[in-house]
Amino acid sequence: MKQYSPKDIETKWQNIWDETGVYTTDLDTDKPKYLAMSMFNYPSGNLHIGHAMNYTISEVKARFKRQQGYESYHPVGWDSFGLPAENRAIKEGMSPQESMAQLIPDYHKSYKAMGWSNDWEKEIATHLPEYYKWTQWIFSEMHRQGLAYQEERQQWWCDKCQTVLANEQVIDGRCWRHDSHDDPIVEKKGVKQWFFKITDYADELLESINSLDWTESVKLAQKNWIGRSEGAEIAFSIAGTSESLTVFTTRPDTIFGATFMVVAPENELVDRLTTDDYRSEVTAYQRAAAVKTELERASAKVKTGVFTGAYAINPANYEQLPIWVADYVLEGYGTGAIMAVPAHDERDNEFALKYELPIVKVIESTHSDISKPGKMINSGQFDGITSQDAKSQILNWLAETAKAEKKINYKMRDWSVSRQRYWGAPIPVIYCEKDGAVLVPDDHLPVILPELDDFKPSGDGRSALARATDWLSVPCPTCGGPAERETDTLDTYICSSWYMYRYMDPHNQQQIFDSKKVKKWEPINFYNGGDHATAHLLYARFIGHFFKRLGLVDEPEPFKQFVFNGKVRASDGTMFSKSKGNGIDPLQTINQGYGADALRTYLMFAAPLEFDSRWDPNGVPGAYRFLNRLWNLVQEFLASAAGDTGSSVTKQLELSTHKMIKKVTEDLDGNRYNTAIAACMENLNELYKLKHTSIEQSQSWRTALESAVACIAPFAPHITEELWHQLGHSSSVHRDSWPKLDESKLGTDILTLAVQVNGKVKAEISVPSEMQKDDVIATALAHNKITSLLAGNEPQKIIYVPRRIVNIVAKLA
Ligand code: ANZ
Ligand code: ZN
Repeated sequence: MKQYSPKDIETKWQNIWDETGVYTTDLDTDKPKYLAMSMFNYPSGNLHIGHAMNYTISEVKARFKRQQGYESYHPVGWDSFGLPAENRAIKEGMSPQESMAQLIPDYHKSYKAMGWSNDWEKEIATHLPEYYKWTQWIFSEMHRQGLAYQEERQQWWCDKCQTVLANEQVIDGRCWRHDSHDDPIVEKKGVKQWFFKITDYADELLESINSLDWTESVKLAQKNWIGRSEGAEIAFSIAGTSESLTVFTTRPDTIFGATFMVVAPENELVDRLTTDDYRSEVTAYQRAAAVKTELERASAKVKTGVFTGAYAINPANYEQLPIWVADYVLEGYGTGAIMAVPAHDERDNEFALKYELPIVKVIESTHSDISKPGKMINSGQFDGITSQDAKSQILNWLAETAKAEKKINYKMRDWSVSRQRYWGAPIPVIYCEKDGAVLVPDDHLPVILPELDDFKPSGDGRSALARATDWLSVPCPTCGGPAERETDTLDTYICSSWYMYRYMDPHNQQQIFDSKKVKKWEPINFYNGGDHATAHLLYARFIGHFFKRLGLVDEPEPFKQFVFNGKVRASDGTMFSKSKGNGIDPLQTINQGYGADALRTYLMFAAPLEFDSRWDPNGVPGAYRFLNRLWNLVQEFLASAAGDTGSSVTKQLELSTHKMIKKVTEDLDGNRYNTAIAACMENLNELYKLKHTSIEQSQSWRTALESAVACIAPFAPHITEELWHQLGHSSSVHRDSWPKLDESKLGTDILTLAVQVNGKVKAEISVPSEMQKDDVIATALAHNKITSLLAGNEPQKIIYVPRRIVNIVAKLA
C-alpha cells in the first residue's frame, strides 16, 4: 500500500498546478465570479505564522467557490512601498530596491509551499512604476477635484521614523511601526503637509457602514473613528470688545449652568483675549502645553489652566463668565473652545473644584451620573421641562436672539498623505516661484523614484529626495521656468487603498483600470485580516466612494464581507515575537514532513476564525493523522476487489456523505471553518465504521470517498488532488468538483439494533429506520460475528422486534 508522504506529493502538485494554470482566472469569464483575498502583504521579512493563518483563510474560501463552479479569483501582490520595507533595507544594509528583489522571490516560494491558489499572472507590486503611476494619478485626481490641499499643521511625528504620521497610524500614543513599551511616544510638530479631504465623505462613509457584512467590532471601530457628534455652535460675546467666542456643545440644555469658558492653548483667540495683567502666565502655560502630547493632555489626572483676564457674556442669562486657557480642551476639535458646565460635565467639574469656580446645577436627576438627563431647574422659562426637550427648545430660543446654530462635528480629521521618507511614490507636484504648486501633467506620469545610494532621512525633516539634485530641478510645467519637485512621498496607505481594483485589471497601461472590468468583478466578495483594520479599511472605503463619484465603479463599498480574524498565539497565550524567539516557522513545520496540508488544516481547525488560538504542538501532527486516515482508506478501497455494496451500507454511506456535504457547504459559506473540518472528520470516522461491514470497489464507496476528498480539498489541496487522481480523475479536484447535496438522503434516522443468538446479544448493527424487515434480517446475518458463530448452520427461527432486536434461534456446533 502506498504511504502518505506530503514531501512526495506537495511539490509535485504545486508544479503541475503552475504548468496547467488551474488557478489562472479568466477575468472576461461568463461564469459567476467570486473574489476572495486577505489584506495586502507588506514584505519586510519571512513568511510567518500570522501570514500562514491570514492568507489561508481567504484561500480556503476561494478554493471552495472554485470547486462550486465559480470563476474564483485569488489575487496576489505586494504592498512593497513604505516604512516596513525601507526600515528592513536599512537594517540589512541594502537599497529598498535590492531588498525587494530578494524578498519577493522568497515570498513566491513560500506562497507556493503553502499551496495557496494565487493567480500569479496578475501579480502586482506597489513599488513598480507601472503601479505607482496610478497611485500618483489618484493624487492628481484628488487635487483636480479639490480634495487634495496643502497646509502647515501640527502633525504627529515619529522620531524613529523621521516622518509625520496620520492620526490613524498613531496607536495609544505610539507610532504603528514603533508601538512597544520602550518606543518613544509620538510628538506633534508643525509641518507643511498634503491632505486628502476625507472629512467631505464623513457622512456617507458613516451611513453606508450599516450595509456591510463585516465583523461587528470593526464596524463599530469605523463608526467611532468617524465620530459623528450632533450639537450646536453658540457664540458668546466677549465683554468690552466686539469679538465673540464660539463654542461647540452637545448640551445646549445646560447653558444656564455655564459658569466659565475654556479655550485651548493653541487657539488663535488666546493672544487677543488675554489682558496684559495675565499675559506672562498665559504665555508660559501655552509653552508648557505645546510639548505635551494629545494623549498626555487628554488623560492627565490633574487638570491645569490659567485665567486670561477676559470675560464672556452668557447669551442665556447675561452673566459674565471668566475665560480660562486649559489644555484639556483640544484645538483640533469643534471650535477649540467650550462653555464649561461643572455641575454636569466631569472634566469641568474637576476643573471648577480645583480653581474654586462656581458650580450651578440646572438639571434635577436622581441619577448619580451628573451628565444624565432629568428635569430643568435654574433655567428661567425652561424650568420644569425635561432636559431632552430643553436641548432643542433652548437652541431655537438662542437662535432667535444670539448666534447659535445646529452643528455636526466629526472626530475624523483629513488624511495626511505626505511622508518625508524616500521609499514611496513621489508626490506628482512641482513648485514654481511664479506658479506655485503645479501638478505634473498626467502624460508625464509616473514621476520615477530615482535610485539613491543614501536614501536614509536626512534628519532635517525632508526626505532623501532633497539630495537628489539632478532629479529635483525640472522646468515648471506651466511657465517652463526653473522649478523643483516635491520631495515628500505618498503614504503607503494610499498604495493599499486602491490595490483591490488594480487586481481586476492588473496590467492596464492606459488607465488606472478598465471600469467595465471592475464593474464586473466588484465588490470583493470576501476580505479578511487581523491588523491595521481601522485605518486601512477607512481609506479603502474612502477611495471606493471617491471612485464612485468619478463614475469609475458602481459600488462605493469595495468589500462586501470582511472578517477580522484572530491571531495565532504561543502555547502560553502570549504573542509570538521575534525578540522572544518563540516564533513558529511555517516552512519549517512543512519541511519536518507534516506538509502544508496538515499545517493549513490545523490552522483552520484550531479556533473559530474570529478568535485567537494558541499554538498546540500536537495540532499539526493531529491534522496529519486525520489526512493519513483519509489516504489509507482510499488506498484500501483501491486495493479491494470490485463488487456491489449492500443496500444497508450504501444507505449509511449516503447518509453520512450528505450530512457532511450539507454541513461543510453551510459552514464554509458562513465562515465556520473549524466545524466544517469537524464534519469531515466525523464523516471519515463513519466511513471507517462502515468499512468493517464491507468495502469493495463499488459505486457506493467511490461516491462516498470522492465526496470526502472534495470536501477536504479547500483545506488540504495537495493530498486531495493526489487521491482524486488515484480515484481515476484526469481533471483537477480544484475546479467544479463540489459534491451535490441530495436532501432526500438526509431524511433517514439510523437505528442501532442488537443482534441476539439464542437470546444472548452477540453483535450490533446500524440500519436506516425505514429499512424493511427482510433487509434488516439480511444485514444481521451478514455481520461477520454472526456468520462465524453460525458457521454455516441454517437459523431455525428469526424473530424481529421492530426498531430493537433481531433474535436468531439456531443450533450451534
Ligand atoms: C457643554 C457641556 C455640558 C458639554 C455637559 C458636555 C456635557 P463629543 O460628544 O465628544 O462631541 N468639547 C467641545 N469641544 C471640545 C474640545 N475641543 N476639547 C474638549 N472638549 C470639547 O463632546 C462634545 C462636548 O465636549 C461638548 O459639549 C463640550 O462640552 C466638549 F453637561 O458643552 B459640552
Ligand atoms: Zn511656473
